[in-house]
Parts: sequence; C-alpha cells; structure tokens
Amino acid sequence: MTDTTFTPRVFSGIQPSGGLTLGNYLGAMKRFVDMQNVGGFETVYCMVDLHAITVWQDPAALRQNTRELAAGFIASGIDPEKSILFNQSQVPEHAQLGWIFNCVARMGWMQRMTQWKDKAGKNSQNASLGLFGYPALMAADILIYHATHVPVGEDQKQHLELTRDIAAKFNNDFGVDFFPITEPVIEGAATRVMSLRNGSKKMSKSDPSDASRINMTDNADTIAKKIRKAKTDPEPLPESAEGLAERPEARNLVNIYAALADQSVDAVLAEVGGKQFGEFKPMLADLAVAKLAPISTEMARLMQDQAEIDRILARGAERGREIASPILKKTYEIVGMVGS
Ligand code: AQP
Repeated sequence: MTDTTFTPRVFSGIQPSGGLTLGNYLGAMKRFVDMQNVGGFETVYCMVDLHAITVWQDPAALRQNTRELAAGFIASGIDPEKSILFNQSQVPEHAQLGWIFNCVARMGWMQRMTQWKDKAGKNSQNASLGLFGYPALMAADILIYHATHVPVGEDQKQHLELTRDIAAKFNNDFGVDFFPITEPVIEGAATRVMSLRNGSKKMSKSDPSDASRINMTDNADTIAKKIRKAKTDPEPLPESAEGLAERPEARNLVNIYAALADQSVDAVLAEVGGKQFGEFKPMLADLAVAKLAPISTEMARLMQDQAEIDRILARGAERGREIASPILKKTYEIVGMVGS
C-alpha cells in the first residue's frame, strides 16, 4: 500500500486488433460506460494500438480497426467530453514509461504470464519481443495516469497483479511513494464471456471460427443464427446458479443474458429456470439484437465521418498528455535522468 492519496481515476484499453466482440463489450466497454456515468472518477479510455502490433497487423486494417473501435466506444456510450478517449500511440509517454518498466520488471515475472504462454504457444522463439514485454507496457498505460481503478475482464487479472508488482518494486527501489497500487475492477455476470462453440474457451476476436463469437457489427439474422447454433447440453435450464456449475455452455448463455439484461444470474433463472434451450435461445437472441443493434447502427453512422473520429482522438490525446507528461517528467527525475 502507499500512503499518498491519489485522484480517483479509471484507465482501461482495448486492442484495435479486429472487430469488437460481445466479450469485449460486456467484459469491458459496457463497464467503462458505467464507470464514466457513476461519477466520482476521471475516466481515461484508450485504443491500445501499440499492443495490437505485438502480433502482425496490416497497416490499412489497423487504421480501419482503430477508427471502428473509437466508433464502438462512442456508440456504446463513452462521451468524449466526459471521458478522455484516444489511441495509445499518440500519447508517447506510454511507450516512454514502458521502457522504464522494462527495466523494473523481471524476465521471470513475464515468463509466468499465461497470456504470453497462450499467445506465443510452442513457437515462442519466433514471437515478438513486444508480445513478451506486453504486460510492462500495460503497466505503463495504467500508471502513466496514476490510475487507481482498472475495469477489465477476468483474463486480464494476472496482468493487473503484475502492474501492482511493478508499481511496488519501482516505489521500493527508489524509496518513493509515487505510483499507486491499482485496484482491478472485475465485476458482473460477464467477466469471462466464453466461445459459443466451446464453453471452456474465451470468446475472442482472433478466434479463427467466426461462429464462436458475436461481433458488434453482426446483423440481427447473424446474431440469431449464431445463438441458435451455440453449443449447449440437452438438459433444461436449472432454477438457480448452482445448477450451472458443471454446465459451462449453459452457464455462458445465462451469463450473457444476465449481463445484457442488467440482472443477476439468479433473477434470470427465476424467470427461465425449467425452460429448454429451444425456448431460451430465441429469448437471448431477441435481447442481444435489441441491445446491440442500436450500437452497431450508431457505429456505422459515426464511421461515415472519419475526420470527426480523428478529431475526437486528437483532442483526447492532447488531454491525455496533460496528465501523462508531468508524471513522466517526475518519473525521469526520480530515476536520475539529467534534464528532467
Ligand atoms: N471473452 C471475454 N469476456 C470478458 N471480457 C473480455 N475481454 C476480452 N475478451 C473478453 C476484455 O476486453 C478488454 C479488451 O481486450 P483486448 O482486446 O485488449 O484483448 P484480449 O483480452 O486479448 O481480447 P480478445 O478479444 O481475446 O483479443 P485478441 O483476440 O486480439 O487477443 C479486456 O478488458 C479484456 O479483459
């Protein structure tokens, strides 16, 4: 713990590495909007393009995905006046603090990261150095704003623990109380939305199977079809959450329903317990379409005016730098860089 009082500030990011999925929306974006609107926090949200290039990105696709993600943020309810919204590469302090943290973090810490192991797979010698160092840059993304709270999905828990370790080691190495020990905010029914084809695998934008996920840009027919074909089991839905314990696919669909409806899992099961999937799936499809269609329509509208998106991001980067720049300057001074 530190004794310093930090401004309550939320930071989180999403990679512009392809279309947004329902997992990104429920696990991250929707909760970013909630934290923006709850009051009491400054909110800083980012398209982490420097993270995206840790695996190959076609430059034209990266530009398109970054603007589409920005449109997704705004269409989901992020207000660029209330929140600071930008793409990471335009606030160079992220990469600058990232370098300092490369020198604080230890190889052994990075080697333990399950996302590194999953993404590098058996071919780790051929993975980029950036993919290995990803969590140090993520720590910099958060700590360059002295963020106190970070809403993320369950898969990011280990990276946030590492962020806390990096902050604590920096503070300890230099005998300062400078970086906050950030709180992860992993809450709600949909902190881990699973693949529609495999209840033990995370829904992911890079999954080769498009049927495994719902994309925010899918139309109503596609959403209904993917939900109809989602893997399930032959049993009716249980009356309470305990009955989902050994049923990953059923649990996933109920969790998605609960998160979309802003209800608890028990409240959903009180309504649908005893029903067969043949009856529940159309209910889920209708709810998903009702919640997602206005967002995808608004995203398409915003994408008509890319100059406006670029203007919003440029303004967000300017505001981001106003916070990040003095924090970097102070960090350099603590580390002993002449001229800072
Ligand atoms: N399935 C999910 N359920 C709940 N939350 C999720 N998130 C991602 N997938 C799920 C949350 O979305 C935020 C942004 O994630 P990201 O795009 O930066 O990277 P990721 O976690 O690696 O997401 P993907 O979709 O799996 O991307 P790719 O395929 O490019 O690796 C994070 O808060 C994450 O927890």
